[in-house]
Amino acid sequence: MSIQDSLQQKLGRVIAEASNEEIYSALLKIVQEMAKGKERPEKKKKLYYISAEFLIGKLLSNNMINLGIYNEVRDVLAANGKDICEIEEVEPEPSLGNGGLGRLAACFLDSISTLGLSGDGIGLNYHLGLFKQEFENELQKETPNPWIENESWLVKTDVSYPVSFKGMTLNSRMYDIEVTGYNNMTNKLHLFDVETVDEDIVENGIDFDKEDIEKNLTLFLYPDDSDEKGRLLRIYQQYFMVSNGARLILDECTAKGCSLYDLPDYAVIQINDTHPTMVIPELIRLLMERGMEMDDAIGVVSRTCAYTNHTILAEALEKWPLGYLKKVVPQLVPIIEVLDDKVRRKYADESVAVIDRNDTVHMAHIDIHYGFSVNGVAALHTEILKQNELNNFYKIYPEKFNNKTNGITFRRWLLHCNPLLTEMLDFIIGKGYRSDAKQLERLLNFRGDQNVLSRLQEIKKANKEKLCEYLMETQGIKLNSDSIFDIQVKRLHEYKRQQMNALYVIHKYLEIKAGKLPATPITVIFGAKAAPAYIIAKDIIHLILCLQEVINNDPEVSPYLKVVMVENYNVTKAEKLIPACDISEQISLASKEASGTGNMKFMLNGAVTLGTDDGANVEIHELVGDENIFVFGASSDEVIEHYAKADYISREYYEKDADIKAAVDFITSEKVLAVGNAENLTRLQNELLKKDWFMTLLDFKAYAKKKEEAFKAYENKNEWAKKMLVNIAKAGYFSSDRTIEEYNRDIWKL
Ligand code: NBY
Repeated sequence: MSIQDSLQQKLGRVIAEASNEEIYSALLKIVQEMAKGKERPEKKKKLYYISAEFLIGKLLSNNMINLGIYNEVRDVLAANGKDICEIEEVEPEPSLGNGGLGRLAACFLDSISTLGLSGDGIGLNYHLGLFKQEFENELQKETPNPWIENESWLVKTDVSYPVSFKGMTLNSRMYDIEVTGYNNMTNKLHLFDVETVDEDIVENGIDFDKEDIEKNLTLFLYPDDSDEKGRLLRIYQQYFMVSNGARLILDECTAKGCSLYDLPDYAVIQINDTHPTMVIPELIRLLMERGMEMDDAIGVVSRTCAYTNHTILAEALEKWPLGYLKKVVPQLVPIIEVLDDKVRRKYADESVAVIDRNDTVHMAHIDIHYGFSVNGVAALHTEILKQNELNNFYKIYPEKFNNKTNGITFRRWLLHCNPLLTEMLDFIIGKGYRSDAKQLERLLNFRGDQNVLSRLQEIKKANKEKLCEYLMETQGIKLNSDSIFDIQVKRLHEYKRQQMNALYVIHKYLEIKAGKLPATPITVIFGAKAAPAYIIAKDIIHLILCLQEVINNDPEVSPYLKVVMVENYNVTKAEKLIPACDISEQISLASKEASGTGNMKFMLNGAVTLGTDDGANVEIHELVGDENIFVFGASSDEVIEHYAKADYISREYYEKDADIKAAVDFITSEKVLAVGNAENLTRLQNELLKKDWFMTLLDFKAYAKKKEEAFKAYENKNEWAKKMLVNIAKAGYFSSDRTIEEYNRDIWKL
């Protein structure tokens, strides 16, 4: 049946007369039926990707692209007076992740299905996801983001397990989301839930009773863990996720005839950061319950589990007081004690213990001792893990350590978000790059082709105009599509240094005030959510919103400089922002950003990176060469040395440089205080002057200088278009298909 016919049949009337909502739900059903027909035949061995986050984004268009019906649907709708973009607006975005880690898991699921591998995701079905961000009085306000509707991608299954906590047992329910690969079969994302969850316990913003576990377990992604109740709730969530996951895995394997001793031949479990670490003791416990000796169970589990590390920030490596585990999951405590005991008998080195002298359990240590693989997410990151952060482990297990540089799915981050660029690529290099990303390099042959260079500029301009319309509609901000779009979008964290970009904005504002005008106007766009309990991060948002007020309303400056903080930055907004970007801000303090994946998305869409030699920027730099990237700042070695010597004093930089002083002083100037709060602004200023743990002032001058260089280079439109071209052509390496092939080759062996 044609799309037109099946759509009409589902609607029960002609398309032209149906509402966008009706069309959305009809398409949802059509896609679900088509996906059903593509279910993968059971294979012996299967990957289970366990993750507390899957930031999947809206699914309708992506699924239609992967099923190969997007263009037909778009055209049928258009012929009936309907706009596919408006239908897309109807779908709520599930916010089941914070940022890069969750989005990576979603890109991986797409690539696993696309490559035809047998692999499912396991996670939690948070009803309200990550909070929705609103701005009120130049401050971030958090509200719930309900995304589950009567008709949704979630399919209720009959899988359910009783999960026991101290003094309480909760019955789970598994929901599935089909994950359709590009021109290939489907796998599943299994999301576990408890039926007793009650959204009505949420009041004023995102507050709720953190102790009412039956009602709150899967309410939010990562509740505020700044207090003990929040941290305990997180242990409840984590254990619930892994206990369900472990039973599902054992059930599926035994159904395939696996004797539990052969588990590693049937299953491989990828542990995404330390959040699912309890799957290790839980599996050991379940295997013992089914009659296996403890030592055998430990051996089996150790050959089944592999761990991915996403950070070197010490404060983000999870550690739980043993007392917390005793309160929530006492059944795991004796097992973890044995795991610790075995390590202590073998290694005298206290730093590799599972339970330290303060009775704190180090989750990453469990993963490293009792998993068979440990990987970092970019070359530099893996080196730092091996040589610094996890050096004591690397000395024990050199063979476990490996690198898997992150990647992104080109289906969402090119085909879906940038149809104009896709169309041009199809036309000049053929469609092969869609499943073999390396073929993008064919574009290099067109470096001297004036038509191609002009077309690239036209496409960028069109995408900028579209973004302008969108920001006008959603935030009432008028932007100039002929200005340079300089964009920094990512979670708000001091190490990512949005504050350094904000200081640059002040610097530029002061220059313009003094009569030094930029050759081309500049638009600086930010988008970021701050964790609700992260005070300084919220102060940085406050500063940016104040600058937006001050600068955009200053008639002397606003023709040359505009600042926008995009509200509620999420996957959908990223899809609109990234194709419109000229300069991609990747300015983390070297050594701190494990990889970054936004950097890859921007590059693929023809933005030029302004960044430090950090994370995957290093690999981008190597691929595109010095002429096609703007790199500045202290190297990771220098930064690591500053930390080792504790010799960085931010005030010295403030005192010896007039530009730095002027920019930092401006934070609490009359102009800013007129629109902002003294408390937030003073606190932020003091942080920069008295601590500045992530060395903003150290790199500020080098950053400002490089940014000027980038702006100057932009003036030569043709040379800039060549840089765009090289960035697009070299982005093939960052396809998550390549990453997943490497995971499979080195770790999963499916
Ligand atoms: O993972 C990010 C890294 O910062 C980034 O460099 C990398 O590209 C990406 C994918 O490998 N990490 C990240 O997004 N982490 C989190 O979102 C996160 C969430 C929760 C917690 C810690 C980190 N937590 O402790 O609750």
